Amino acid sequence: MKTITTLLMGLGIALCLVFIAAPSGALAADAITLSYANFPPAPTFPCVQMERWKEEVEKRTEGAVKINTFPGGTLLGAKEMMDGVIAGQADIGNLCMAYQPGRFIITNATSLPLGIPDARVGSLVLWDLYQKYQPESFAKVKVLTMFTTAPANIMSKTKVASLDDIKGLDLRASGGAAQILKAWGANQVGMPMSATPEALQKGVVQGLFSSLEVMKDLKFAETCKFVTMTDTVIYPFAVVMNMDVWNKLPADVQKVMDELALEQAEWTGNYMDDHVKGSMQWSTEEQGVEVVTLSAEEKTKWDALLAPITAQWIETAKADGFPAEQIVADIQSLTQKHSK
Ligand code: DTR
Repeated sequence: MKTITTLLMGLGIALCLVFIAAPSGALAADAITLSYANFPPAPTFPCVQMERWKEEVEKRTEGAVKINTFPGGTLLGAKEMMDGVIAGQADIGNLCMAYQPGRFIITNATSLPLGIPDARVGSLVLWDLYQKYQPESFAKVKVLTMFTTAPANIMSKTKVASLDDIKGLDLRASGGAAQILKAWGANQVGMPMSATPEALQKGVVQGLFSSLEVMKDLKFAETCKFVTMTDTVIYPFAVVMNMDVWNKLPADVQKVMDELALEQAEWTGNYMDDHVKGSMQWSTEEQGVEVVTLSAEEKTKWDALLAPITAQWIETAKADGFPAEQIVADIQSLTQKHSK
């Protein structure tokens, strides 16, 4: 009996010591498991950035947080991402704002033809814009980071070198980019990127308008043998977390995620810019893709058709009560600032 009492006492003291020695906060507690939903296939850039974020969070929280990732729309699809996260179907979700036009007015203004030169600059501009305006459209979620694509170009099965070539051509795009295709006279077909490989294969569309990393990641170079360089608009993305889940996270975990937000935006921008180069090298060298540069005369005509788009957006957004001119001016000055 005495031995058992001594043993139990010893065990009690040992447990107390473990408790006292353990650091406070979640970094020492049981693992917190979070689900992260994404809509496109795993090799695409939104999923690559998701895996990088997961790795960094798991590392920086010393294993206290575990993230289970769900690429390819296995947990939530492209258009249900925001509402699915708000409803708690996933703890975290990655969304392309262009897929819900009219919902993210302020941040979607980055997809106006305002000359954002690349994904790094785009991502930094978007993050600053979000910080400044704290838009109502994100009030129900915690925003973990934002980033953009590189500027969009035309990938097509037939050669597009003039406005005559693009007239009536069935091309896929979403959101702000869709208006641009319309302005050039294409027959714009809206759908998320995740639906595009099948649409191209079945001949529903003859090409698409997007950033060029998909030529390799989604093997579009196998069907689209022409790329027309327009370098027009970027697409903005956001990574959001369910607000209750966020509020329940220990402060030290929240700090890790907050500190990662801007870094992740820039990392993703840089990854995208590098990856576009690699994708186009593969497309031209191994897939025989032809890159079409518009003649100066033709380019002037294409640009002129885009000129009214921003003015129209300002008018509509202003009527809806947004400080539209200021938003556009901010995007332009932030672009200058981050391009240096
Ligand atoms: N350009 C947008 C967004 C986008 C660009 N690359 C990818 C890859 C996977 C998903 C979305 C995107 C678009 O065309 O949908």
